[in-house]
Amino acid sequence: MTFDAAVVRKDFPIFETETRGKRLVYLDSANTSQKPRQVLDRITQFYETENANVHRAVYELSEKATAAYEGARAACARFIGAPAPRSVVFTRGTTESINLIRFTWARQNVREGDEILITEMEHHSNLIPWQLFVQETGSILRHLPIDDDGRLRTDLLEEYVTEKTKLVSLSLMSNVLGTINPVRTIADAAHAVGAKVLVDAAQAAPHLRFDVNDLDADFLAYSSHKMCGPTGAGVLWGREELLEEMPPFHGGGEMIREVWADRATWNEIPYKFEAGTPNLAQAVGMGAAVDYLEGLGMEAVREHELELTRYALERLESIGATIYGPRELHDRGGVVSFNVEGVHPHDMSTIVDQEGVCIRAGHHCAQPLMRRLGVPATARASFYIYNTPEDVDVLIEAVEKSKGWFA
Ligand code: C6P
Repeated sequence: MTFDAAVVRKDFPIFETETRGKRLVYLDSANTSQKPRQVLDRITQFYETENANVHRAVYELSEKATAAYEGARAACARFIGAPAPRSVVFTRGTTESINLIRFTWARQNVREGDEILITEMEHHSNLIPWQLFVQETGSILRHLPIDDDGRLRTDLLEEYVTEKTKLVSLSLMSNVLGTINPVRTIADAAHAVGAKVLVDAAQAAPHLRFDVNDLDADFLAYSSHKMCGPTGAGVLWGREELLEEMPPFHGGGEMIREVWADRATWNEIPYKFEAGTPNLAQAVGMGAAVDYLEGLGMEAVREHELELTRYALERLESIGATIYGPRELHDRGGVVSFNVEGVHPHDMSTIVDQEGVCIRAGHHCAQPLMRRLGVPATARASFYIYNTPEDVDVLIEAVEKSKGWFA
């Protein structure tokens, strides 16, 4: 079956609604994606026919709930080529997954004077946890620079990845520049000095087919809500031998094996990291989102987004917009940050909203990157499976209108 965004769009009930009395042109999927009926129905079905707590009871209904929850884990593992479902920990999302590593693996393995390397393009979720960590431990946070095209300076790896480096934590795809980073090259450099690699795949997972083995990652995080799934769910994948050695994150029910008044032993992975009643329906919904995306085919998703991005870049250039990030399509995903002279991105976002167009404006939770680009903010259009060239046309017309306002 060939990919047809107009058909895919019909799976999403939200596109039956209007905004500002206009056809909804949703270009903010990098922020959060819309949800298809297949995912919404799966969540309803869970609550209507399978709802019970998981892993704690032996009655049939609880067994059904557990099967649904663990089925979702298997889907999330398969989606990223994880060798086994037990290496997939359910979290609330990418931010929590990164913080899990901060409070467990990093506390156990990174000491005063050791270095953590991130990059100049990281989202605050992969920056603030490490700022806090180095303040607590006396370790050192370094930032691999980017070049003027928004690509990582891999030519500087020798200088930045040293015997002191214990962790390299970086995004597979930038939420601002769209850059797809050469994670494997960086992982090879990190592993050569014995450092571990944590991949923030929040932006990559919804759009790209990748495999944790090919990336040679040690940990990888992604969020359900950016890939057609519900909020409140996400994944931390880790190499089993690392997860086994790590201390627990939160304490509470389900993460224990045996408990005495003054001490406890821990459950096996991944349950050691899943204290308390998990976000069951959300995890099940995330599994349904994986099934949905796999049904479309991730290669087809990528092809479609390449076409839309090519068209958007062309049209934005034709109206004189400044575009940030690499110009080679194959080095970038469907996230286009831009500015138009004389129009503040916030004003632009407000004006295009009048035409039914949702774009994000601001620093995109990447303030150090904004400083590097020399701008306080950008406008950002981000594309997904339900967007069409017509959406790009409406955006361009609306941006032109905003230019008119300030002329
Ligand atoms: N970026 C954006 O509009 P959470 O919120 O935990 O699901 O994901 C955080 C996160 C981590 N890394 C990257 C690269 C991200 O883009 C995000 C979320 C959204 O760009 C919301 S700020």
